[in-house]
Amino acid sequence: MIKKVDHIGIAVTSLVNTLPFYTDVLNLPLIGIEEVDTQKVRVAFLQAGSTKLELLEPTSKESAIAKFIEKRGEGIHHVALGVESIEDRIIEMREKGIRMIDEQSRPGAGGASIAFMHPKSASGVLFELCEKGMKG
Ligand code: CMX
Repeated sequence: MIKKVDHIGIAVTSLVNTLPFYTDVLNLPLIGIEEVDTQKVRVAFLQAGSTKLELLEPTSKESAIAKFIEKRGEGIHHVALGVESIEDRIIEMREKGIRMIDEQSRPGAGGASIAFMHPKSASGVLFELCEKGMKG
């Protein structure tokens, strides 16, 4: 079912302040920066070998990322698992008793279709199912 770890999401207060660490210190190639209005975030994707890092900056106090940073501070926010046939995978998760935040997939960054599982169903980890993310 799971093809790979598509990306790891990291919550940051400021992309401008944070990006130089990733591009200049870690020398990771910047794939692109994009605003996802529906999630109230601005995201930067970096290539990290065969997977990617997604830096998430909130664009509103109502953003899930703003609430996360307020409660826990900056840091790792979610793990995105690359899948095929995401609607079938969502049905499969529900049949296995997993509480889905998204009962149907919705558009995410990079033209992907995404759906989150509730962290209460996954030992405290926020997992995202992700189909056809940015650059595969
Ligand atoms: N990882 C693990 N646990 C998390 C979490 C995270 N990222 N965010 C919240 N939680 C936990 C909280 O600690 C809390 O646990 P306790 O009840 O034990 O304290 C529980 O989940 C509920 O959290 P909350 O803060 O009370 O409720 P929220 O209203 O903040 O909702 C969540 C949390 C996960 C349902 C919500 O953040 C959500 O729907 N996330 C999915 C969407 C999202 O994260 N979008 C961001 C952009 C993603 C993208 O475009 O890539």
